[in-house]
Amino acid sequence: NEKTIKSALISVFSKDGLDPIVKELNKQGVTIYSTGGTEKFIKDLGIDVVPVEDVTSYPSILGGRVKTLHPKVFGGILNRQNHEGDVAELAEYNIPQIDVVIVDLYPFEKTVASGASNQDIIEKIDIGGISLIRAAAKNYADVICVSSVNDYAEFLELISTNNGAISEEDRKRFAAKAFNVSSHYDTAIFNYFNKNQEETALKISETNGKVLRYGENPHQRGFFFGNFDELFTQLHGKELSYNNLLDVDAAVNLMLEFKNDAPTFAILKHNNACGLAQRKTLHQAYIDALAGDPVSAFGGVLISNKEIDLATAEEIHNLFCEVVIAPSYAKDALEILKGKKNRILLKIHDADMPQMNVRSCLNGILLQDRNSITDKAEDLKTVTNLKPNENQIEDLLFASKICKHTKSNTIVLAKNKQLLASGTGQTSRVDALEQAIHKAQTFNFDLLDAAMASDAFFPFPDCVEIAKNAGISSVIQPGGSIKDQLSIDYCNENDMAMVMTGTRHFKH
Ligand code: 93A
Repeated sequence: NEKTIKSALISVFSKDGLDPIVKELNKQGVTIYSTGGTEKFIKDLGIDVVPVEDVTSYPSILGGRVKTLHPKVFGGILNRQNHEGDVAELAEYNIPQIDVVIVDLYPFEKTVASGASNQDIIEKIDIGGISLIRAAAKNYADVICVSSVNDYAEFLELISTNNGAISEEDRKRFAAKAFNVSSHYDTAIFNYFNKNQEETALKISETNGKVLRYGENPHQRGFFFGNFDELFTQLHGKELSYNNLLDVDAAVNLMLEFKNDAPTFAILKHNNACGLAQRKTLHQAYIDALAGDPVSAFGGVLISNKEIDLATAEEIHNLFCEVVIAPSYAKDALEILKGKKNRILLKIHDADMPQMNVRSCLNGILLQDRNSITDKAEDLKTVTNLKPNENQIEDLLFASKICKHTKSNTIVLAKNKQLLASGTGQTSRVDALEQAIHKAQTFNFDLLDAAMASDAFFPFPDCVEIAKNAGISSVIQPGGSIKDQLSIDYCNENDMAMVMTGTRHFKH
């Protein structure tokens, strides 16, 4: 089944490495058919070449999109030389026999990698060339297909030896390489289109979700999927950013803990409360929340559990803040707050928050039940000789609610229903406590008889020691450390009261 080559169709994007092949084919008297640029290259070598247009009697049309796509070209490649009907049809339609096809495809991947425009990339999807490759490879019984510059040397070797006779085995081997080239090529196109589909999917979801100005930082894209309007009516201000949304989420979840309580006001920064107080009036609650950390409050997110009245609005107006959230606003209060163009004013509806939390993790997502346990007086187990008095119990529960909504490791210090300070997102509990004490002292709080809440147990008695030295007299924590007794003993020796809840409140 050896065949010698009498005719060749050459259509290559890159002309590199082609001349020795063309010269050898010419030496052997092979008729060469070729497309525009390739034809010129061969002609410039001083070698006879037949333009493919002479075969098809058609010019290259549509700016080169249709050059070789013609029955006379594909008939010449796909005919079975031992098939009577095929041979007759070839003669009937004056189709030339083609024995070798040499193609170098349009550089699709290179064009994508170069960052070219979509239109330029689409133009580099080779149609005729890939068809030539597939046709020649399919008909390896009669045709040899050279589909890559990498195979030129081997092909040259084949035609230069054995009087140019090529075995079926070699033709099949080249056909296998050809289908490798075509499948790789189509996969690259598939991947490019798939990438576009991802973007399209994101665009489609604009109807349900929202394209944000950017993500956490300006170089990151950001989207929100959810029904914001179900939870809020935006009364004023600019569009909420990705970070605003995260802070609003933290604020709403925190304030749910105080939903039915006396007037409570909270100020959050980077998802943590930097101020929170509960008072007889909302106005006082705001003033005492702000006192918790007036420095951090700058640019914060504010939330109240009651209608914002004029007196409170007048105070808030002195502060630069991003977002204010409240169940309602008195008319005159709203007018004052609207005095800053960008200030976002949200009226929160009486809607439920989802019962599950979702976040991305590695190459998937993490899903968990929301932390729905709020520590209550009846859950507390006093573990020290000293029992906390009623006021202390109130402050311990108050601190524990804030603690639950603060990034771990955290320690929250509170007194008289006011957040004095917290240590947030620290890598050790001692660091969290020291941060909280330092902060409280910075803003002139007296820690004498303050309550301390910890999101998780104390592995060592170091925290209660540090707390005692700062003046703290009562402690709430889940308990559960094998060394719980060391902390309890220290409290007993130092007139401190400690209660355990049995419920850990990590927030990572
Ligand atoms: O645009 S195409 O898909 N239409 C065709 O009919 C066609 N035939 C060959 N591209 C086509 N080719 C490709 O043209 C080849 O794969 C090769 O990459 C290139 C060679 O063009 P030229 O010889 O004009 O430089």
